[in-house]
Amino acid sequence: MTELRELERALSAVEAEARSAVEAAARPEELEALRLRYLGKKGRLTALKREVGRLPAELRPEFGRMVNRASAAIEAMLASRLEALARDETARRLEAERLDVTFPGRPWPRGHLHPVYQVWEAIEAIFVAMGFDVAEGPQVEWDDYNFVALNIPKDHPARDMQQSFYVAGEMLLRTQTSPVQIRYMRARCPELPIRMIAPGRVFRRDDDATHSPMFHQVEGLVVDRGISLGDLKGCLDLFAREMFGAAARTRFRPSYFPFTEPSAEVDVSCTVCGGTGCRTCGYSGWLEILGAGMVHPQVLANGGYDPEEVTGFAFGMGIERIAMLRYGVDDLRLFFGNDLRFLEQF
Ligand code: 2U9
Repeated sequence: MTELRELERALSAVEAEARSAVEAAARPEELEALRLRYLGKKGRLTALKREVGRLPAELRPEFGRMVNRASAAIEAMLASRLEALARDETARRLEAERLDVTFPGRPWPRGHLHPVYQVWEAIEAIFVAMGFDVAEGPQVEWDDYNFVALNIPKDHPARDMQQSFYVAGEMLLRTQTSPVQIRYMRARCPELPIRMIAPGRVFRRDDDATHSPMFHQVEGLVVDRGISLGDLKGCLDLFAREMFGAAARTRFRPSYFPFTEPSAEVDVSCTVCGGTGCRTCGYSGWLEILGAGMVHPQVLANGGYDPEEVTGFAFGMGIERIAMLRYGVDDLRLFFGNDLRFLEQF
């Protein structure tokens, strides 16, 4: 009987020791180690179980029950500690990853169109409202389309006005959007009327406060039977009023372009002083914003049309120049400096 009491005490001691070890365990791996230490093949409780041999046969069943109870108790404490650890871990992660769905979002920085493209769209909208189609074309062009078809053959002095970037042999970065009009006419001839604008990037070997090696143009072309200089004036008058306000007036001065005859420089009454004279217009009352003219018969023929049957007018303007007037910017290079302090003002 004393043997049994001794073993019972030993069992209680192991169970108590296991309890404090399990309570102290902080991670599931530690619990697994404790399971081996107490219940494994070489574990403390397993070792005690073998002591059964020391007992007389009639006491063995009772000892068996004691061992099973102790074993179940240790199993239970391991399981409940494991569950507690899992609960703590979940709580910790919930706290760490707490998401407050009522918290206001971080605003995304919102950009806007570059001022040059705002003006591009404004010009486009005015001509689209007048029934013009919008066409674009390649920025790398054939010499033939950029110059020859526009009445500027090789060695023509007009090529000097447009120092160009040649890419290879007969290809260059277009110096004007006019080749788009040639492509457009050739694709549609003999369709009438032609009424289109060609906005886009162009490239010239120029670089100062009013010239950039890359800038943007909008050119326009109208071809039909009976188109006159009066149609050109009416069209550009309306454009000027839409673009610069109802008080804007236009003035045509004779000029020369190889692709138009007659040709004109078109001025708009100064948008700053209204025509009385100020610094912006150099005290002349006028701002030069466009070139225009009646399409040269040879250029109509190059587009596939019979100059005996149809006439046309054309015009061209630099988008940056209009943007400078619209926003009062005095250096064209600011548009291409990518300085947000400048760009955010528009
Ligand atoms: C075809 C026939 C005629 C387009 C034209 C101008 C006059 C003109 C300049 C304005 C400022 C270019 O950006 S700028 O340097 N443009 O003065 N452009 S008439 O005439 C054409 C085009 C295509 C088939």
